[in-house]
Amino acid sequence: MGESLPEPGVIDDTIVAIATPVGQGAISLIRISGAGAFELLAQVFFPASGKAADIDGRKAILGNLRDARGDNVDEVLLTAFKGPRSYTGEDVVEISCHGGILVTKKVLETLLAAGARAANPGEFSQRAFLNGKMDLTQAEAVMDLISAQTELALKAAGEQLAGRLGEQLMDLRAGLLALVAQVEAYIDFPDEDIDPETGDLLVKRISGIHQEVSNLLATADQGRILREGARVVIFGAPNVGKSSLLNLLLGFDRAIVSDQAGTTRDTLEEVINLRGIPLRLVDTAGVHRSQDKVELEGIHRTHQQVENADLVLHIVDASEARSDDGTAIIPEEGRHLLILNKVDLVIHSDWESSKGVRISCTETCGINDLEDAVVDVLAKDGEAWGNNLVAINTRHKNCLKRAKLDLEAAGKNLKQKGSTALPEITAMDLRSALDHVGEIVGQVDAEEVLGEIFSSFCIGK
Ligand SMILES: Nc1nc2c(ncn2[C@@H]2O[C@H](COP(=O)(O)OP(=O)(O)OP(=O)(O)O)[C@@H](O)[C@H]2O)c(=O)[nH]1
Ligand SMILES: [Mg+2]
Repeated sequence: MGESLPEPGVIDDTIVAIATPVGQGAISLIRISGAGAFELLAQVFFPASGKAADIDGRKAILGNLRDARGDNVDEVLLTAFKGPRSYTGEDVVEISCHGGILVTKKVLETLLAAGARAANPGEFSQRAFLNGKMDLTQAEAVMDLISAQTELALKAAGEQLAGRLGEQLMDLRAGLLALVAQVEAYIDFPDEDIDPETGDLLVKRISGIHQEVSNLLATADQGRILREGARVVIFGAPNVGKSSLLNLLLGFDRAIVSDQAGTTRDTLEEVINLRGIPLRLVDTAGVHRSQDKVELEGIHRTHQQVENADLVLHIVDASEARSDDGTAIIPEEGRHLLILNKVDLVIHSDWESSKGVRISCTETCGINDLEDAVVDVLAKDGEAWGNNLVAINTRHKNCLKRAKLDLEAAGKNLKQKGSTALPEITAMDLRSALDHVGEIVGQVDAEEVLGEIFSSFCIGK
């Protein structure tokens, strides 16, 4: 990311980067973007036809890339895209060369020597944004799509890239803008108070927009889970089958399972895909009253994991009596599932009427019910995963939270003061809400906002 962000329309250099991962493969792709891209290529590219290079953005051309001394670097295929009909909106050339590490590096060096500048992470997408090819939520979706680990995460990123979130925000903005215009009309006529009827109508419209903002905010948890995975912690007394459950859900024997209590001493984390939802599944040391120093440290780590969990799977051995063994801390309501394991054995009378999910890790039964229960808790609002795939990220959440506060202030002012409410103050709050919503799609000139977003991208994107 550039320390100084270029203004739209004044980007005049040509950037280059390897767009494929470094490694051996059939093909590597090197991408160039900028006003000088075609001219730069014409210096080093010699078409197989023997004619002079005529790169005009309408064809793919096979030929040789040569360095400044005229030595052959590689046989490559050029695909040119004439701006504005390109990813960045500028003239873009994609060079497919042989996929060796050294040859790819040499192609890059040839282009750098010919005058291109090495692109910063995310600079291609940043240019696409600055040239109006996509809004900021779409640019962010590009990275979400690349890093998606499950089908649902991929689908959500695809929806955002297609502009679904951006459209919702633009509608929100349009509603706010109309509201601001209406309120500001009163500023122009200082002798007129806001009459009660209009006041009521304004309050209603503000609360309508407030509701829309709240609806979007409610997708933040789902967004975080899709992007980072839900933290699901397996918790319980020693020997109840915590590691057995981790192995079962993971599909292979990752953790050591044994009939000795205290087998797992440290936390162990693995990512699984549960019906499209990425889960960071954590196996923990069994909690009980212990004097052993190492075990105490393990138990301390277990408690830390429980504190930060989206969901705690509290597992008990249903063949044993319920005991006060130190596992009695019941985590926050809604983030807690009781699981009765070992139901292949005789169930102890203490658990007979329990509502816990019944499973057996050794007989592999009850796992479907457990998955249902996990999805239910994570979906919280009852909204089925996959139905509503607008899922905001932390940056969007912070902006929307601020917009929500502004809307609350505007509504409160109108409601409390009635006809004596000062339109200037209401308009100011609404304008501030408008700015915060605009910031999400990129209607903002704050350099640091853009810097922060694009620096998390990979090079070549
Ligand atoms: N019968 C029966 N035995 C089980 C079941 N699940 C686990 N076990 C056994 O219970 C014992 C303990 O299993 P683990 O998975 O190591 O238990 P843990 O909770 O991880 O134990 P610690 O790491 O020591 O806290 C092992 O001998 C398992 O084979 C089950 O569903 N039925
Ligand atoms: Mg264990």
